[in-house]
Amino acid sequence: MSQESFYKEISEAIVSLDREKAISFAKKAIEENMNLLDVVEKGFGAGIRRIGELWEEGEFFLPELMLGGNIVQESMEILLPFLKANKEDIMSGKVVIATIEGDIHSIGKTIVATMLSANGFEVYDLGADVSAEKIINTALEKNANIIGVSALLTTTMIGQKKLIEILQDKGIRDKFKVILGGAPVTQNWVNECQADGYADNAIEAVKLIKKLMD
Ligand code: B12
Repeated sequence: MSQESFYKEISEAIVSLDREKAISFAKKAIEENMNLLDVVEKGFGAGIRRIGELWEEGEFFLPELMLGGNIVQESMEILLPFLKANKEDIMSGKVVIATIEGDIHSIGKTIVATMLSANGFEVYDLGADVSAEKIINTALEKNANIIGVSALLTTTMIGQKKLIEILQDKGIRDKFKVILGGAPVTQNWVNECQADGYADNAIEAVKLIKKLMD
């Protein structure tokens, strides 16, 4: 089977909410030593995004969206530790990352955190639904170089801007590079927030941080 058709099968298993198949594909990918980041992004990520579209089109309802999210989350728990094992091109630098307050979407943020950690960064992943204050206090405490803030909802994106405003008000904006992420984030939004950049996926996030650390 070609890689592309394997990714397609994974995506189809997610869309059919077939937990067992999804888990067995995750295990197969590890056993066969595949490129796990591609498996995550092109297989599981594609599947969950398709579920989001079907939900938007009214084909799926909230319980299906939630079940799909759980299946992907569970598959990620199997895959991500193996992604970590592939350390190469070690970088130094500390990153505090979280999904902003009011937003419980965690899958994409966790993938980014894992990829950064696999690239040698010291990563503090605070999880989802985290207040700007907590993110900033952790960044200060850990003496972080980078703060990464994820938001998947148009209603919670404003929290990304608020976090930067708090840094400005405290006079500590220059202490950190702040990068944004999540499906609704655009370059315009980055400009409006006066953030230092954004990335559409985990590979771009690693490249962006390496550039900012130079
Ligand atoms: C799965 C999912 C859920 C799951 C989340 C499970 C979990 N543990 O994360 C559940 C079921 C809980 C959920 C709930 C809701 N959801 Co939802 N959800 C999704 C869905 C289908 C996929 C998100 C996902 O995991 N994508 C896969 C990952 C791999 O991609 P990603 O998140 O974009 O992350 C990548 C990049 O963005 C980037 N990135 C992400 N974070 C960061 C951070 C940094 C620093 C950087 C640099 C990069 C980066 O790299 C990642 C890896 O490639 C999206 C649809 C979509 N297209 O996004 C809707 C979606 C985000 N949800 C939506 C909505 C409305 C909701 C609910 C409000 C529904 C409801 N009525 O209750 C609730 C919100 C609850 C809350 N308060 O947060 C809407 C948002 C609409 C909007 N414009 O605001 C979407 C767009 C669906 C839609 N098409 O309408 N959801």
